[in-house]
Amino acid sequence: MERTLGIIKPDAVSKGYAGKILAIIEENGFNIVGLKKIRLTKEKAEGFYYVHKDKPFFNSLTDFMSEGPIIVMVLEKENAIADWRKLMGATNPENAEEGTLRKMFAENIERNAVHGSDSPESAKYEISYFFNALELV
Ligand code: RTP
Ligand code: MG
Repeated sequence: MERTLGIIKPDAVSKGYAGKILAIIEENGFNIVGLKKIRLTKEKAEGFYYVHKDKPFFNSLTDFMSEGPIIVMVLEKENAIADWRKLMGATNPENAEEGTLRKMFAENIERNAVHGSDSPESAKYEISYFFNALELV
């Protein structure tokens, strides 16, 4: 079993898509082992996305991620990291395949509805960024 960190981003939460996204997550065989709704500060968003600190979109991305509530969750299944990224679809929804969450719910390349860890190392960092062991069942 593998775990990954998923986020329902502020665009999707504010538009009321969280319930639909959670249902799709369960239908696709993920066990939601941790979940909470929080609001990031700008600083907390910058810490989360520090790997992108030198990218041109860093300031805009961290403004977006702190503009309203998000839902952070730990998803567990075999091959969770790759399978969750597959279910999310391409970063830019214009390139996302039919049936993916970004195809269904994203607005554009930045306001793209969901996040997922991209490696075992980033999953470990990102899960511990939001959850302690007692919060995971
Ligand atoms: P994520 O980390 O959120 O799961 O998304 P990802 O791996 O598909 O994409 P990544 O390259 O890690 O970028 C992180 C987030 O930054 C925003 N972004 N904006 N304006 C742009 O060109 C641009 N590129 C990326 C998106 O919100 C992306 O998910
Ligand atoms: Mg990424």
